[in-house]
Amino acid sequence: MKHLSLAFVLILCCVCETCHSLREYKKEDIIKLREEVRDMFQHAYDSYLQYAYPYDELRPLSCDGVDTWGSYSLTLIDALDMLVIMGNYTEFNRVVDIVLQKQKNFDTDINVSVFETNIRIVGGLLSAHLLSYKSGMKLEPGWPCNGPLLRLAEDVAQRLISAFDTTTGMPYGTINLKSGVPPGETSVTCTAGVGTFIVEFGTLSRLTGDPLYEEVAYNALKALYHHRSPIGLVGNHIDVMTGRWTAHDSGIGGGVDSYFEYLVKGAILLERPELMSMFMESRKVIDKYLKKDDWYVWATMLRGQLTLPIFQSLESYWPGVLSLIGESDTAMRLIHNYHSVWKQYGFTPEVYHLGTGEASTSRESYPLRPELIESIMYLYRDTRDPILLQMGEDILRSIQHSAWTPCGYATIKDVRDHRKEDRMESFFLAETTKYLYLLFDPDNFIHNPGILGRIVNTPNGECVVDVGGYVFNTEAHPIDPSMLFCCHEASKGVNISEVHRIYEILEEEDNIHLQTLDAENDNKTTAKKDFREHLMEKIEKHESASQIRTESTTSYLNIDGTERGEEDKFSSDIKEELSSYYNASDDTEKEKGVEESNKRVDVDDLIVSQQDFMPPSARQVKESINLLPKVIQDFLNMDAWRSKTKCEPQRLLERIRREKRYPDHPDADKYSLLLTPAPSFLQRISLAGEFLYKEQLHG
Ligand code: DMJ
Repeated sequence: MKHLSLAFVLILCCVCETCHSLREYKKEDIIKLREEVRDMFQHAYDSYLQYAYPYDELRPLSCDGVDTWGSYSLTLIDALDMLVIMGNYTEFNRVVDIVLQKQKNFDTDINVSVFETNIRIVGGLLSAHLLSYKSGMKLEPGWPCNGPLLRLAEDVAQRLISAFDTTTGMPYGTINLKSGVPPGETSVTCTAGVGTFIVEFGTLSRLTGDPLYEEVAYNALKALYHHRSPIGLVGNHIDVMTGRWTAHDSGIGGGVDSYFEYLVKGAILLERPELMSMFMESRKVIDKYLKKDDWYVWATMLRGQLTLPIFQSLESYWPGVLSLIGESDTAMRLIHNYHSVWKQYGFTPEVYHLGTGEASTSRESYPLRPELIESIMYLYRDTRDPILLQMGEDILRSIQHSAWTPCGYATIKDVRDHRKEDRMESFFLAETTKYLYLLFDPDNFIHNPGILGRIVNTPNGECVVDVGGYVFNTEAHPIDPSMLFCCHEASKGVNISEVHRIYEILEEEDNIHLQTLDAENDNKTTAKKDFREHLMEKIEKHESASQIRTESTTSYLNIDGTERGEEDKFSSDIKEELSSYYNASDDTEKEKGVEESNKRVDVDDLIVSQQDFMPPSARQVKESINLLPKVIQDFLNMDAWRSKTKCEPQRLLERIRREKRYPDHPDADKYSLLLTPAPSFLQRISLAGEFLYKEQLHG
């Protein structure tokens, strides 16, 4: 870790040097840069249409196209809203027509990532739908609560919903757009793959009036929060059928990142203070265990012990999130550090070792990612510090210099020698160029600080929209929060108290195993303590040996660049040990003459309890499970569950409401959480929509 301090000193030197050579940016300089970004977008966009459409992505070296994430012309859908942001309405109207002609629905027999399809396709379509009034396009009666792009977004989302039909309510990572969860699909999903839906699904629910989407996404977020470790950290991968963590590495980057981002953005967009509270609590422990000298490292989720002192390019979104909650000072210190890595190589590598101060030799690429420029854009909007313009220009220069090709812009294969790779991810057009453009376009409508607005006629009367405070989803698709008040509001769910009691027993069942091991006044305390210590030691050993899984351009990889291997045998070993210990040591039951077969309890997971309680005996649990409705018994029996054929969204919603698996957060009514020291443009977004009157706009 001592290198960290050295790195910090070096960075300070760099920062000071940058201060001295800081150039002055006049209005015309900034506009010139904006126009350069427009040309950059245009070159990549034209090349995509010319060489790659209708494939998902452009291959900028071969000058052709390839399907990557789903055969749904991904780059075009991801790029739609950028056309509106740059004011290219003619092209927006033209290509929206093409998309609507070609893509009547998403009924295709293809397996897709639930996460990527949501952030890029659902997010892209929703944003295009909400911005379409700007282009002069003919709007359907009932817009923004109605419209073809909204219907298309809902069509995709409906197909993704069956991924959430799991015992925990957390989604599978992959889905077949036609038939649902593919047979034999792994039930292990990364944290971001569970917690990155509330922005898109909340928007869908508020616009369409169907509460399904928001409730399902909210339930998944609560599930993650509920399963956090006793010290409050979350891991990298979780089994969505058992709630057991399968990768215990805790960090803010790959595999986890947008979970935290969506707690903040979901809170702001949907005015849900409890999400902000969940973020604030997570943030406290992140700073306690993972923050070292204005860098963030990786640590074990159970004890917070450092595993890897690395910086990932993906982590650069974090200063942007901090600026959203009014902490731009801290964010500026981080951005200086991250930018120093950019300056060292001309790009940020996927993984950078803080100890050696070098790019990882197996994760050394830069796939045109947006995160650094994203944070720079947010911070410039808040601070107007010209050093951020300089950083933005550095990024623009590097991309122009080393990533440009005659047919687009290419991934940098190795930041050390700037070799190129034949790939241009759709987020280059959706995000990287957008944040660059918005940095250099301070007067863009997206930055409206609430001084202008429009009145649109909706089925519910006149509604004030476009008053600023746009919330970007994690793929940089802006959502106008005021529009969410123009349609129906999602209902809040029902409480069926009779069934509730039974579900409390289920909750306890989740907790029983480690609780039993922890029980203080047990006469076998010492033996249990020994066993517990043995177990903890084993888990810790495993954790320090285990590797962090992180996002690559195609999937999730181990930190050394190797593909994700077979499901870990470790967890089943632990499960086995716990099972035999638990079943072998229940002498009291034996004395009472309880049948051996009746007493056996399987240890299904390693969920650690969040509160104290007296665990029920093995027999009680068994009996209480038999009392449960058949549908819940099915949940506890994986095979029966897996043989279920089709997910019924309505049933799923009713089940989530009935089960109430995860307790409601007590801060749900603390609206003040949404008003705390965020920058002014955000402070007022909680006043948008229903609270804003015409007089305020004119007065
Ligand atoms: C994008 O798809 C999104 O920003 C996501 O949250 C993280 N990965 C890429 C960009 O790096």
